[in-house]
Amino acid sequence: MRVAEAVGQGLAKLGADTVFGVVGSGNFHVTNALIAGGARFVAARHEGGATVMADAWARTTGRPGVVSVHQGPGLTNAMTGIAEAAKSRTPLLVLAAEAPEIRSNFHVDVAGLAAAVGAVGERIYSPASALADVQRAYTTALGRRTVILALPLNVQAAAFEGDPSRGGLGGSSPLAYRAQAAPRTYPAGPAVEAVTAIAAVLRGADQPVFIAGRGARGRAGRASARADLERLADACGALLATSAVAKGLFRGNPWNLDVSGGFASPLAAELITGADLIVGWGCSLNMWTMRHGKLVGTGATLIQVDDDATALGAHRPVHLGVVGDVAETARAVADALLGDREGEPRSVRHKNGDYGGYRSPAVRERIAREVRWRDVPFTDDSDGQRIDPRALSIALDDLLPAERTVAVDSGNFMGYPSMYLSVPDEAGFCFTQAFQSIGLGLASAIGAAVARPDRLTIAALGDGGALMGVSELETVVRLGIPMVVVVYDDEAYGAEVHHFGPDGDPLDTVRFPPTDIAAIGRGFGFEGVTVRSAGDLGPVRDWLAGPRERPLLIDAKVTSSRGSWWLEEAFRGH
Ligand SMILES: Cc1ncc(C[n+]2csc(CCOP(=O)(O)OP(=O)(O)O)c2C)c(N)n1
Ligand SMILES: [Mg+2]
Repeated sequence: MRVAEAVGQGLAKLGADTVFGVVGSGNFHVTNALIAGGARFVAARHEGGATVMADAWARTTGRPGVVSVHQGPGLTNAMTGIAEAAKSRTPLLVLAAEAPEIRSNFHVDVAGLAAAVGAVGERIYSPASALADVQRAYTTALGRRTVILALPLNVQAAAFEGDPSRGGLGGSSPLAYRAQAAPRTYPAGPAVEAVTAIAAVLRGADQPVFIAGRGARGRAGRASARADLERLADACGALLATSAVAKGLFRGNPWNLDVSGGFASPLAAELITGADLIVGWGCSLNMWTMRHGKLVGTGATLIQVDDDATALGAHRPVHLGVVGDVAETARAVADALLGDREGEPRSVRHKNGDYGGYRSPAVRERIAREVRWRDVPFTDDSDGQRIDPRALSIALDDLLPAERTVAVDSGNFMGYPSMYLSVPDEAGFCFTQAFQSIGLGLASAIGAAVARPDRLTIAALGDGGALMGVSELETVVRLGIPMVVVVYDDEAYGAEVHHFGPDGDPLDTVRFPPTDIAAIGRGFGFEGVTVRSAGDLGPVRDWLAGPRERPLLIDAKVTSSRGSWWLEEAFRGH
């Protein structure tokens, strides 16, 4: 047996059961060994797509994603997806074949590439160390890191003496081998002083708001922190919100404000700005989530809880930063509050069966009536030739089944699906925006769809991002995924048009002639529909009612007379 085969089989034993990639000579044997070891291999058409698929699969399942790429250009093609994953703390293992010969056409500095985008560079060093090297890389990925594991061609080709099922540390049984790769123990509960300190601040707060981020989502076999956060919020009368990457976490809770930040509805923004205490739970409270600080009211107290000490205060100063796992910390603080015999926390005053503070019947009623974007009145710009993207999104929200996954690309359009399409829970929203790259949306939808075949996946793309990532349309068809791809087609890099248009700059570089994207979809094997008005949505209805034998691509010719309001916020961050 060659080392390549031992690596593939060893990884399959570690739990790599779904692998994305593009196969070339350098990763042929390792990929086949993974398949022989029981893994499902999903072939993408571009390594960027493969990597984003693995990232989205990892976000949706909470388990480490694995991607396999050829040496040199296979890895450089994957770099944008790797940067997105690294910035998002996605547990991801990139198996990167490596040409060690410095004069090889395929040679690149793998460790340098990893370091450049914040990933961890790892390597298999020798036949003797190969399995231990694999195990170390996989375990590092489990700790929410993106790891590039270089697989030098000469080491891969060398003979492997041993039994790959016996693991990397020698002599251990296959079972022990798997156990060694189990997720690291999460940080122990927060310090007692920290719990007391949070409880004291919560007791003194009249209008607290919790904002939960990525760190509150479930991962690696653990449920999300939803139940613990809701229990604590009930105990102190807090309203609940999330950052965009955790959208859906509090779905159905009557005190849920949905997303905080640029996507916040007017009511959500009003209530967050009115908070006297904001607690970020596994949430960086960055410029997006806090609208460059505009959502932090004057005199508001900020608390941040994160299991990563370096995240505390990284984006804005906080009054109290606590290192701790989100669910464990919320549970401990709730225990402290609920066990308080001195009296109930200040904002838990039962008035006619309801809470005081922010949890008044009036606030509850306003949330029910106004917090969803689709309930905010707007003037419909549709003119028969082009449909207002808000009207389109609301119509789709009505038509699409509730059990859905929404994956969104980047661009001016991105707020429409994010704000107007509801999702069943946080796993139903895939938001690969940490690197702000366009062109990732379709691949992220594929990865999420592979992870959750029980849900209908909707890829929401701009025309620019759709054409940049177009090769993966073939992957959707080949995999037989009954996906809906909706392209918000303004025939432009709308973000740039609205960024520079007001200054009178020439816009020829960012405007394009009309493209029949529905026909492109049909060429790949999609059913293709062009939508210019709500009246054109009949085929979408039919497709949803039908057997959904082929995926559906909607080329929605959208109005674009002005930039979207969240984009103005975004430009302040450039
Ligand atoms: C890979 C990459 N290249 C360029 C950009 C700069 N950029 C940001 S938004 C955008 C336009 C995207 O166009 P489209 O997908 O049609 O969405 P729209 O803004 O028109 O809604 C561009 C080019 C980027 N973010 N990422
Ligand atoms: Mg566009």
